Amino acid sequence: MAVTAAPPAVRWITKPRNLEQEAIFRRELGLSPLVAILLAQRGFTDSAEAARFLNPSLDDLHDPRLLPDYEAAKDALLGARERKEKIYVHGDYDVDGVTSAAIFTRFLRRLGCDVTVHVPHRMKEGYGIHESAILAAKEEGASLFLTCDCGASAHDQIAMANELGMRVVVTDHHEVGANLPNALAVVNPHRHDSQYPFAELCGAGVVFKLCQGLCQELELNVAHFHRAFLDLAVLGTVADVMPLTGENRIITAFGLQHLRDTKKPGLRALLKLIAEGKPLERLNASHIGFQLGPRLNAAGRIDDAARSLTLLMEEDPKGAEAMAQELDRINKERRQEQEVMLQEAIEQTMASGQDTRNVIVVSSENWHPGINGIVAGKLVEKFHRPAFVASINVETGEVKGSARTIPGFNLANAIEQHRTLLLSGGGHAAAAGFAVKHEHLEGFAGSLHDYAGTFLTPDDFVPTLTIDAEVTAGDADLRTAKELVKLEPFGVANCTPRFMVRCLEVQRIQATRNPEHFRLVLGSPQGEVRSAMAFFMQEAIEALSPGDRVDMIIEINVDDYNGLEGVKWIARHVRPAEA
Ligand SMILES: [Mn+2]
Repeated sequence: MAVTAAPPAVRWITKPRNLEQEAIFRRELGLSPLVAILLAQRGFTDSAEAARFLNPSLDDLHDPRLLPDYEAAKDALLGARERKEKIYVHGDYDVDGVTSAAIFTRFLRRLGCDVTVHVPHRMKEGYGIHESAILAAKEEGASLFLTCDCGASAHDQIAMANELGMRVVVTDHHEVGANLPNALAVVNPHRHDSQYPFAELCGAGVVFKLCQGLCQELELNVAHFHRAFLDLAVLGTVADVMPLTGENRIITAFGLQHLRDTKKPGLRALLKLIAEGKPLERLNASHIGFQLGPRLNAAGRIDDAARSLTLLMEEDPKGAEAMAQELDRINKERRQEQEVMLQEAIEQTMASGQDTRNVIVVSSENWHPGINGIVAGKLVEKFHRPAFVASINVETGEVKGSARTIPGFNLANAIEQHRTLLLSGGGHAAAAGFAVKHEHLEGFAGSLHDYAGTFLTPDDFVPTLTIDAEVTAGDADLRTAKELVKLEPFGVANCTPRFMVRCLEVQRIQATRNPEHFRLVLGSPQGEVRSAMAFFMQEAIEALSPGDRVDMIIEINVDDYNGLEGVKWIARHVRPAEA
């Protein structure tokens, strides 16, 4: 039986305005009031910088030579090319890891290098570099072991590669410890001594920049290089949930265009599949986040990431189509498995009363480790508490899990606090992985609850929705919708703008073909009539009746249905009108 919990109340928070800064932007950049409000809120304090944000240019990409150890990496790569030595590229099993590996492999082969490429198998090798990969590289006769999206903390593995007589170049974007691994070069913008102006590149971004540098070095056509590789760089950047600001914004803005027009048969096949036969007019970051990314990730989660890499490397359109279909099938399987796991996780949470504890810890022998992270994220959405979801391995007596969290609870700190209880663990503030002996799992859960109790307050368990500005229905029109396009691409750290409109009268509630989606017809106090789509808000919409007055949080889009341009609202939240 399906178990449902009442959705938690949501607090609406309107971001503060900066009237002075807005006035400067309006005056100096000739911006409309709404765009000026949004730029001021997004932290811009300088007109020149705001103008660069509104008009991303490839000329504003940073000098790759500023990357730490750029020179040493360049010398190692070009040296291997000159000496015709084999280069072993080692990536990772997620989208960033396979796109990084694909950029290196495609680019270095174009330069005439002899390249073998490997991405790890999640179940057999686990995260990062496994000994078996180093032995395989040696076996293949590689002289240069080149990592991407991993290696920053692989001290032992890199020492082993050195002992076997290979040279090692690490490229990565994960946090580094006090000591760097003993490689010829460690190209990582997170190094404490990094002079690089932007630290938030993903693994594929670092590889893209390093190759861009080689391109300049060899006096190759850099514009051509951009066209050929931004499609892969944008996939890694968006799928790895990087902030879409600074250099990532440039990579994303241009990468989305190049991805839509990509010539790579594998990507063409994937795009065709998600467009369901229709041509894709526009491609935005959410296409990567919700459609392309999950398909490229699915193989790494429950099968072998090498399948995704093969698709990215494929040159034959027929073969690419079959591979894309196969990834789609694996993704469907992943989704089905996830549905079952989620239902069980919700039942376990409720049955054990953890829906009111500080931290949720659930586990099962039947759960797939590659899907725990997604399920943890869904539990956080549902219960608004930190969630640890784990798979029990009965043979080893070990439990491996993933955690996701709410803003007030930092997972990296929580893992650090419990080092002695854990077999291993690590990650970021918002996402982490851990392993613990089965007999210690209950103690871990109890300790997490107590630990969280020392600083979390009831307020931390109330989800919030952030509103960029309050507008009238009159303001939220087609012209505004068109202006907001200037701020795209939206994603992490540059979110889709959300607005509050007060006191709308519900005139009609229309069902759609999908029972989870509704169309609302709304009237404003000034007499405008607008329609809004409400996706996955069944419960809230079914509680409404015509004649009700509501406040609503909306997104404002351009709708060009059948060539007729209009404004389209997307409802994000609704509550009875205040006053
Ligand atoms: Mn990454």
